[in-house]
Amino acid sequence: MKCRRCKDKGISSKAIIFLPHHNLSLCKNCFGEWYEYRLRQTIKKTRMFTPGEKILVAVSGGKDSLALWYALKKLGYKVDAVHIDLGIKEKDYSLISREKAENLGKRIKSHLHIVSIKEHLGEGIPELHWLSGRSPCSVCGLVKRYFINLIAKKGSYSCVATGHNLDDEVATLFSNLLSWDVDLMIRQAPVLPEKKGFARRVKPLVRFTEKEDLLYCLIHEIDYIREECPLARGTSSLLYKRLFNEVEQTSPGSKLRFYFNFQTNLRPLLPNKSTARLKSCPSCGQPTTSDNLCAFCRLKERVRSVEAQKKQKQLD
Ligand code: Q46
Ligand code: ZN
Repeated sequence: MKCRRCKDKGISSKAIIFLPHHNLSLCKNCFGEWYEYRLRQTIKKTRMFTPGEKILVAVSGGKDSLALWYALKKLGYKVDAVHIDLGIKEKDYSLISREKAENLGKRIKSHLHIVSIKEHLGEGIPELHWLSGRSPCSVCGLVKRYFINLIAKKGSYSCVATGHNLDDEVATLFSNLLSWDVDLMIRQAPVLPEKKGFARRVKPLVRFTEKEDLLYCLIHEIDYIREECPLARGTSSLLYKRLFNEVEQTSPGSKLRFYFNFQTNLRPLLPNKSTARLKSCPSCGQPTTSDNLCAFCRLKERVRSVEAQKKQKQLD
């Protein structure tokens, strides 16, 4: 298979990938250029941010967020990153993830903020899951949102960019559709504008599949953590991704149509019932819909009281 872009320029080169949903075969160089062009276009068209704005990329150590950080830096955006060390010991998941993020930061000379959950809360995500009674991903999401927002505010970043790709967004949309969760569907957009106390949130990789992010990492020798998060085992999003991969195989372009037709045809018609007013948490000052402590401070209180009970038992 030959690269179609090179062929158009009268050059013959071997393609390394065929993208059925774009009916496009590309060589290594052309794929990198195509990815970066498409990324820049997505940012521009959806008005995610301008080249002068200060962007904070949330990096997990996985392929998507590292590809995003690398590509934005290469394209000349003003970009720093933040990594939340989740304290997941199984398979050294957090240790390896952190290393991958730190290594890329050094390589591309971009500043990386590191926040260790254990240092702040005394426990990692697996323990917080047991202590809070929330699912691992729910408590993880709460803690990540809290710290990422805090760093964005402190560092005066105008927006937070995450590495959610098309496969992630399609799986989430499908899950929200299965339960007809209109409130969550309304909030599912490539750009979520700034709200009192919350930085703007953007997803510049929404037009790329996992496979495309992976290939971008491979051709730029970006080293990322290969392991899936051990706490993701059995989550329904993995099942939905497998399902949509099958649909995509028989009908290329389905993922793009499913997500972007929702954005243009249905999302604007959904009633925005969210009347919840944001207040400031009396303890940490972060925005919350609660009249009392925010969910993060409540979690902190819970950890403190369980620790105190443990100590008391030891003394008794
Ligand atoms: S890291 Fe956290 Fe993910 Fe692991 S615990 Fe769930 S949310 S799966 S992006
Ligand atoms: Zn609080």
